[in-house]
Amino acid sequence: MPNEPTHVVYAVPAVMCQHCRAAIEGAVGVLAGVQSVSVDLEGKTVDVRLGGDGASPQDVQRAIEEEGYEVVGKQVS
Ligand SMILES: [Cu+2]
Repeated sequence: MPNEPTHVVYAVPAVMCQHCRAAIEGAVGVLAGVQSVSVDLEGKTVDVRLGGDGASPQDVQRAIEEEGYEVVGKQVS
């Protein structure tokens, strides 16, 4: 049985510019099961919707951190 879709908002204070946005959206967007990824430069957040059959919230966090951006919090709903 597939898992429920998950909405995760990551707090990523280091995002500053369009380069940051492109790097994170690119890295997260290629992960399996990611339905959408959106970086909010004003709010310093990364909003991700997961289909439930691919990457976990932890996998997404790892992908963000591998781009060089520290994740200081996440909210799963
Ligand atoms: Cu930047």
